[in-house]
Amino acid sequence: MYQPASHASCILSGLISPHLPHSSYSSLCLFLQGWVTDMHPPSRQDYVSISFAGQGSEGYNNSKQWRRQSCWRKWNQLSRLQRSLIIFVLILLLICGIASYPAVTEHLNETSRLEAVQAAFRHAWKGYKNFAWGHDELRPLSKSYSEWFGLGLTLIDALDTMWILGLKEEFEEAKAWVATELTFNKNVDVNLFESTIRILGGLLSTHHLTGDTMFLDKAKDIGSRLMSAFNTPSKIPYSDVNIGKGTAHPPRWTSDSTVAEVTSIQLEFRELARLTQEPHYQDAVAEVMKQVHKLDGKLDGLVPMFINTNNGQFTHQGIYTLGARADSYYEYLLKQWIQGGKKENQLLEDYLQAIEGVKKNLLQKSSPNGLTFVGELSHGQFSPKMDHLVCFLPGTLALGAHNGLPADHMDLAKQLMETCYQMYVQMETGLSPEIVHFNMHQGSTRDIDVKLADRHNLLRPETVESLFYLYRFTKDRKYQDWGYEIFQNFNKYTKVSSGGYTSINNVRDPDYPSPRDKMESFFLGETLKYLYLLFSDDPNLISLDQYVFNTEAHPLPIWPSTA
Ligand code: DMJ
Repeated sequence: MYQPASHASCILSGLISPHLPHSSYSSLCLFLQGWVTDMHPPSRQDYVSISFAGQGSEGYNNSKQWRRQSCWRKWNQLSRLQRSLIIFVLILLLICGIASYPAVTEHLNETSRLEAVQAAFRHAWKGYKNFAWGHDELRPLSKSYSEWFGLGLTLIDALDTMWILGLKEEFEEAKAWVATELTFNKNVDVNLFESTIRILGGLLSTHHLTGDTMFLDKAKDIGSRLMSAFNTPSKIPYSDVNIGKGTAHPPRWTSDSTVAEVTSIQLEFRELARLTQEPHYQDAVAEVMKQVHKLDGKLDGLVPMFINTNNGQFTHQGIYTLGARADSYYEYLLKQWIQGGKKENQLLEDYLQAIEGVKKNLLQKSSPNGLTFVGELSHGQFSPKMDHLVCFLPGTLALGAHNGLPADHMDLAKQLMETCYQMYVQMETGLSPEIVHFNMHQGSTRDIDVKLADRHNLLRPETVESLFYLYRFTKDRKYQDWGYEIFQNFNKYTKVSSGGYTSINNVRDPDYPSPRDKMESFFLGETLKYLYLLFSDDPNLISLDQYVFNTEAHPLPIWPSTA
């Protein structure tokens, strides 16, 4: 009995890898079946079998040897044309298989990394839920919590992360807490900047992602309570607000506010104004930008770290850094410009001038390996000190270049990204310290030094944040791989078995990194979110052409053009 199609399936099942997509294999068999039947119309008694690799094929005899011999016999019964065609098709399939292999492995890679971040989030959430539910921060070692504002900070900061990671169950229980337990009618002092970026930003972004107006109502509530901070002689806001009493004040020891703080609340209040159609929110924060724009005391667009709430002037002048107390001023110049549809030229001019100021005054190379870094300037004296906080800069520069700013911003972003990565790899735990010092002297043997007091790691996001931007814009997989290394080291050195992750005191001691017993809310709000987005190959998962992230990683929409 002649069984042409079963010849083909017999040969194919032996030769085609079981990894070949089932559909390709089936199509081939059907093709062969069709082709062979055309050439040899089946007689009534002809028996045509199509069998698929990996599936139980009952038409076959169990004996392997018999099968081999029978295959060979049947192969020899085919005409030369039939054999050539089968070989041709097999070669074609092999080429397709080889060509699709990287895509298949990359997809598997992507899935497993995304799942690993979800698992990390669940582990962190388990600790928070069991020991700190409704409180500000988890203390994972003592299985307790710490209170800062008493507003469930971690829970609110993590809302949109759960949504983006697809953790629906966790999101729903957190949402129920916000709806029923969260109240801002409390006699507590909160920091204007921290509560704006974490709470107002978190609620606004969750409202946008879910469409749920409950989050918008809560955002309006906290936003309106924070407005008393702007009742100052200069209109430069105070640092602290009592949200229950509606009063505000500077810290006890000074009437100054921090420059980064008063200039990094704009994205959130501008968005609140747009949603509520109440312009006073936007007016208050725009006034701050207007004043800072005009102030004396800048160096090539670089700002000092403090500003006085009475007279509106910079204080403690002469110190310039892209780290603590100034960092997000630069970030929000660019991001406000993007949020508003790239029309507010003053913001753009200030940003471009500042980046030139960085290049001129703060950029240096280390020895022996020539890592590009951003140092600090103190009364004309350069210090090769760089905070981990500065690692937001590669991402911001890349975002600017993506939005049409000079291409050399992207070159600088790539160089600084390498440096931030080196701040991790060169440590014994593979985790960056809070602050590093770069060597600049000829003959140095290592590029990076860490002072004893700077060896801690707070689970900060800036480097993985920048890796996310760099990967989105370049598609260079090395950025994903760097992020995965960092993620694995967080798991290795900061994971607490009973639930949660902890800040550590010493990134240089892999045997005893000395846990600090605190999980910062930004680990869930930012670090894990950026890692997830970094490992995702979907550019539409929070598209950077539709959203702008606030400085706490809460995505807010880029305003639709009204022109
Ligand atoms: C976060 O609160 C924000 O990213 C802020 O801009 C800087 N500090 C922490 C994270 O390091």
